[in-house]
Formats: sequence, structure tokens, C-alpha cells
Amino acid sequence: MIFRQLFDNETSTYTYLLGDRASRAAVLVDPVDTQIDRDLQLVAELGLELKASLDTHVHADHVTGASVLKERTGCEIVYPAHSGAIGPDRAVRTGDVLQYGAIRIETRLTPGHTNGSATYVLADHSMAFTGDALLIRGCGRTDFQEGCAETLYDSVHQQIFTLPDDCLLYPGHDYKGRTVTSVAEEKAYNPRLGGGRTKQEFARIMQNLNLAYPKRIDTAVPANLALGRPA
Ligand SMILES: N[C@@H](CCC(=O)N[C@@H](CS)C(=O)NCC(=O)O)C(=O)O
Ligand SMILES: [Fe+2]
Repeated sequence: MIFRQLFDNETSTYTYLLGDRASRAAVLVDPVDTQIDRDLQLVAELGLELKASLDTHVHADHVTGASVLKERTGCEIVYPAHSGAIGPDRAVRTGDVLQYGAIRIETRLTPGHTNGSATYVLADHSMAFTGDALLIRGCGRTDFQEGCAETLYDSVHQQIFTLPDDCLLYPGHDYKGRTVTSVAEEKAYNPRLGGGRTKQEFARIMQNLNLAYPKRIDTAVPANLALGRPA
């Protein structure tokens, strides 16, 4: 499989490109609207054909590239169920399978950062794209967008920590230059969710993060609920 990890410097967002060498089918996970030219250039240079744009959730900090990618390539738009986004081609639930050429992706709903959050898992369980449910040594905040710490705790424990220890985890963001982690690492070293932390301890940690109000949330959320359609 072809795999590329792309980064948007302005919002510290990762976009992932997965491609199937034989069929040339490709998907983008969490494309950023301002990086579409970069992403489509890479798709073309690698001789791939974009089949789908997958969002892990309704983002608060950037606008998805989903609609513009669909306009430009005819790809389908995939969102998690319960996200509130209007008009995706597919709204996926736990246990659904997405297949593009030989790329086979299982979807698992991992709410808590938002109501409609998905983790996209390769069917061989070698890699998973966790969005903001689980970040490297951290996790998405739970103080906006229907966030709920108890729900996030259950999602991570039931849907992500049940993957094989050596499954690689690719997050939606990293603010410290880290790129990838694994189930074993996060189970052991995630300071909020690993090392046997209880749900109560986690909820207390999440209540006391004191994070700044996300700069673009008031424009990004409505735009993303409309799948990033340009106004
Ligand atoms: N300073 C950034 C913060 C963005 C932010 O809040 N990111 C969310 C994900 S959409 C989060 O959960 N961040 C976790 C953290 O900052 O630890 C902004 O204003 O855009
Ligand atoms: Fe987010």
C-alpha cells in the first residue's frame, strides 16, 4: 500500500493519503481545505485516483477539503454517523467496512471529543487513524461540540485499546512534532488514558485542562457541518 502523512502547519493537522498500487484507488483522511492543491498534486504524481474523502469528525480548528475534493475528482464523502454533517455520501457506524481497490477499512465510532467521531482501522489491524479521539500522549478536548470525557474514555478503551498492541496509531493532530504511536505505547504511557487511569481520574484531568478557546471554531464548525462547501 502507498501511504503518506501530510501536515498543515497552520493548524497542526495531519492528512493521510492511502493508495492501492494495483487498482490505483486512493483515499484521503482528514483533508484540509487550504491544502487541496498539494494533496491532489501528490495524488496525480503517484498515479492514483481519489475515490473517497474520509473525515474523522466535524473539526473545530480547520475546514475540511471534502466538498472541494468531491467537486474536483468525483470522490465520495464519508463521515461518521451522528456527526450532524448534512449530506455525506456515507455515514459510517461501528463495524462498517469501506473498500477502495485493495484498501479495506473498518470503521469504529469513537465519540467523546465530538458526538460523531470515527476511528478508521485498516482491516489487517496494522494501522488506525484516530482523529482527535486519541492523540499521541494526549487526546482531543471534551469541553466543546458535545464533548464528554466519560464517553471518550469508553471509546478509547473499547474501540482503540482493543486493537493489537503493535497497531500503529495516526492522530488527527500533533502540536509537538510527533508523528505516530502504537496501542502498546498509549496503553502504557498516555498520561490521561494509559497506565491504568480510571474514568474518574480521566474526567478530572479533562475538567482541568484550561485550554484556550479554539481560534476558528465559530466559522469552522458551521462550514464543516456543510462538508466544507465553499460559501
Ligand atoms: N490553539 C488551537 C487549539 C486547537 C484545539 O483546541 N484543538 C482540539 C482538536 S480540534 C484539541 O482537542 N486539542 C487538544 C489539545 O490542544 O491538547 C486553535 O485555536 O485552533
Ligand atoms: Fe477536533
